[in-house]
Amino acid sequence: MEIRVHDLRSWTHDRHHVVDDMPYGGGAGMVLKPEPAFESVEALCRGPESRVIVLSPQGIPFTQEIAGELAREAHLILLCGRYEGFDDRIPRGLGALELSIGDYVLTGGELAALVVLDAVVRLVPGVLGDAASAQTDSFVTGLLEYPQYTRPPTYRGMAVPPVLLSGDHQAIARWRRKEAIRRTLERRPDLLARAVLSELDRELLAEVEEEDASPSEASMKNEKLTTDN
Ligand code: JFE
Repeated sequence: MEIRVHDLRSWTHDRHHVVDDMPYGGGAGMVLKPEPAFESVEALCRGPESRVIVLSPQGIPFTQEIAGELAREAHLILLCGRYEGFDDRIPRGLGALELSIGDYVLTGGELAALVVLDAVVRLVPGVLGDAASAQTDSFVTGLLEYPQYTRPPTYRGMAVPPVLLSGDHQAIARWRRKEAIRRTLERRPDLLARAVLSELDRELLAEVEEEDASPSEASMKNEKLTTDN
């Protein structure tokens, strides 16, 4: 794996290395000019094996599935902007895949590019240990992970669920599946709605829905942030 970083200003022709300009039609802030973006990508492009990606809040949502596709590509070029964004001819004219890493606004594309890079690199065979990609499978499967514990068995009054110490592998597997379903229901009902559930999963979901969780003081405080609009 080879990763290179380039300065967009090295593809300017003026003495002040200007990469931005005022938006046509007026409005606040500046926009990234087409020329340095096109010239940089053309300089770095190796032909059809290069995939151009533009990071932007207007992109399609970056997902684990897209990470998996990008991990199979030979060469990625990630273009990071600043200011209020790009002249729209940049992503269009470059035939770029426009990606958003989430519904919040960063000051530029650099951190978004690092997020994409990190998620993709860990899927490239041989780059990291492949415990990493095995771990990813559960996300692809569509449920959140079950809660994990390690020693000590009790910490500050919080006990590890006794079933995990029981040695009953069947009971442990059932508990883990149920807790994965519980978490997904509580935190990501959108994922649960799309998940493929077995007969047993439906049974576990019904059990979870029966068990009314009494919210802790901490979760009450966090609740106003977690209710969707
Ligand atoms: C840039 C900015 C107001 C952009 C383009 C370049 N998921 C995600 N959040 N934020 C970004 C990606 C991102 C990516 C690249 C970027 C933000 N900005 C700032 C500010 C409107 C914008 O629209 C500049």
